[in-house]
Amino acid sequence: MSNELKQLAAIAALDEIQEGMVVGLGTGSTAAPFIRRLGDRVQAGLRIVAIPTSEESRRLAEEKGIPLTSLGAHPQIDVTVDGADEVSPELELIKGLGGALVREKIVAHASKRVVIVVDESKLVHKLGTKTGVPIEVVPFAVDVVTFRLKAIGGIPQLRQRDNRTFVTGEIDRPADLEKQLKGITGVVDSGLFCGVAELVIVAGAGGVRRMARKQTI
Ligand code: A5P
Repeated sequence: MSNELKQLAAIAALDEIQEGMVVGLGTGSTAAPFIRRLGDRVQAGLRIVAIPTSEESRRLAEEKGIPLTSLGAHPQIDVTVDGADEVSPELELIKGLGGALVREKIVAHASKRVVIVVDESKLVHKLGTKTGVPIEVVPFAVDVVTFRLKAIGGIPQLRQRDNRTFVTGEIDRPADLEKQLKGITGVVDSGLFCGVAELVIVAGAGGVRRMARKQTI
């Protein structure tokens, strides 16, 4: 995404932030401009506290003077703004190519509302189309997890990169796969984020548009 589009998405995401909120700060090159602009608002008088999803986002927030808090002090976050690597029409996500997936998932699941900022290139018809699903595995368990992943089928290949494992291939039922992966002892978590995003802000050549999750009764 061009820097200009990232700025547009960041500006649009600021509409989600209100005085007094506890805000989760995502990780990556789309979340970063949001953090900078949020910092500008804080310097202009907005009172919020924030929980970063990575050390990189923590440093940026500190540089911008955003007051930080912890999940201990605030186990419930009002809104988290984060990026994503792929977004399906149902607002299911692949995240974590930036390497912060476990912390991002903890923060997302502790949030009343999750807002995702992306450019149009991240929209896919089916998750797994462009990227693999990163999964974090306890190092001692890598071989066992590899064996189990192969055994559950439909997952054609694994590869190790930067100490992470990727499961590749198009995914028919992401929510089921997310549960299945989580059920393997040794898997810390996966980059599948299903039923989490409430709003996706998409920046593109035609401007900014919003995709909201359909409410289920
Ligand atoms: C970080 O671990 C990821 O989940 C990012 O949110 C994701 O990779 C998107 O990053 P960009 O906004 O830099 O594309």
